[in-house]
Amino acid sequence: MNITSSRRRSPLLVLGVAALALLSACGNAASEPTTVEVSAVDFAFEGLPDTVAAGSTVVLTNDAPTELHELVAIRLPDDETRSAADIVATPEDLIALFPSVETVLIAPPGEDGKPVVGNGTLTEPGRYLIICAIPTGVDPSEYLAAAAESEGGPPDVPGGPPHFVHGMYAEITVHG
Ligand SMILES: [Cu+2]
Repeated sequence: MNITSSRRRSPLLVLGVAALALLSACGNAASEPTTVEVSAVDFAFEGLPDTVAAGSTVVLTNDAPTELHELVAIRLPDDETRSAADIVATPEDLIALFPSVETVLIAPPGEDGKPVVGNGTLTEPGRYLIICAIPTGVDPSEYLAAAAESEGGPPDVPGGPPHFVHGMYAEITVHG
């Protein structure tokens, strides 16, 4: 009787240990910095997780056919509680956040992105706003040339509204 019952219990015990091991592995994975592969499309970021560990590095690929895209990561102030949608709807608030830009990756259509500010790494824990502010329909090579000359300022190139107006924004939380 005892042998039978211990045989019955044992698979459950094994499962329990396996589940604990899995939980602990997940816990470790979540706290380790990773490489986050993000794909830019017209007009959204794909593959962006809700949370990443501090020190994780974002890499960008542009999977759109013609539009230039960028990924601008802005560390939001700790007391900022509004949603990404609410912040991008208020241009003057968005401009006020520019000094908090942590990294900018820019990618021509069909190509991998290059960092132009920072190196893609999100070091400080907190909430980050992710936007693409490239003017709609801009000529990719014309914009990149103008950006190289403007040394950090917004390049003066004719184009339509910035991509975040079409919904190209997101947010991500970086945890320590
Ligand atoms: Cu874009």
